[in-house]
Amino acid sequence: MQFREMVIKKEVREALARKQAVVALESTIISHGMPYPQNVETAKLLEKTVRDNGGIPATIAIISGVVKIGLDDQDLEFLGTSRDIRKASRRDLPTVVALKQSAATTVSATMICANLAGIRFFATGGIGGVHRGASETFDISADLPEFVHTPVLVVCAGAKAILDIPLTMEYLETLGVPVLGYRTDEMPAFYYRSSGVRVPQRLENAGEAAAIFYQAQAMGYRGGVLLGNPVPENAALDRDKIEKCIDQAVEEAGKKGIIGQAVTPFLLGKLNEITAGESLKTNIELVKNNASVCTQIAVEFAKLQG
Ligand code: PSU
Ligand code: MN
Repeated sequence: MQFREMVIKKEVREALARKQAVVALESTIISHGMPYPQNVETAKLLEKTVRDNGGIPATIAIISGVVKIGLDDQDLEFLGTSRDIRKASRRDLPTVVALKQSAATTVSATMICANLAGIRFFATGGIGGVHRGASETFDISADLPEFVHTPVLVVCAGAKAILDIPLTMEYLETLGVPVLGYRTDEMPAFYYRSSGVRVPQRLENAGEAAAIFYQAQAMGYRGGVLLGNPVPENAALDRDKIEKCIDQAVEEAGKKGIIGQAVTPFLLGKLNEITAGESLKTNIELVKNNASVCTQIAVEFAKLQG
């Protein structure tokens, strides 16, 4: 059986054929992670950042049942403004495609689509993880087990601080996911730089990350690699202040009975409100930083393959 419902943008196809650096970008951040118009502006800024670092960007989403690898301005506008875009993670992909729906892809779904297209590198903001209170709610993102199945290197600014970072790291260890810190000894905490939870290995440059991913593939690992890249110092938020805001947002989500896929978008929106836009500014800076580091790794990987 062959998967036909996929359109790869021409420049992406050509870059892949030449084994050049291609970097996937997700769309949940556009449809469900940021308000309009900053969401569309950020999507464009990320594509530019990939280009500035010598790569070709491939933003991924599903438009009317077609997995699009590389979007145009009209797609971005649609994803940024329409209210009926689904949020698709692994479990939702077959449904969305078969029923010809439109959906933004989360980290897990973006990894799957990138892999279908032959893209090995993906920059996001924060990955999903084990939520606070997960022992009661069982809320663990499908992003985590995706790293067992799908050979994509993902650069993130850590697990969002709205999550339980120590439990997220335990879970990744159980799954056997190589987790690396980019110029840090700790898993970054999204809005600020250190979570207090150590990563198994600190890296100093993009070449090391490329070499580790290369070896994982050579050894027949079928899964992915996760690199934590801390938010730039000048964009980081004060830990105590943002933690208070997060507690407030989490409490409100609980009171409102928000569950499932709605939790992360609710918390991000609430934080933006409570911090009067500060959390959004930080979010934009950290994804941009991730796009830049991820492209540098993809460029180094292309040299190894050479
Ligand atoms: N990081 C952000 N904004 C987001 C997300 C991550 O800065 O919107 C999205 C990603 O797409 C991630 C998803 O895969 O949230 C996780 O959702 P959940 O917790 O429902 O698994
Ligand atoms: Mn969840």
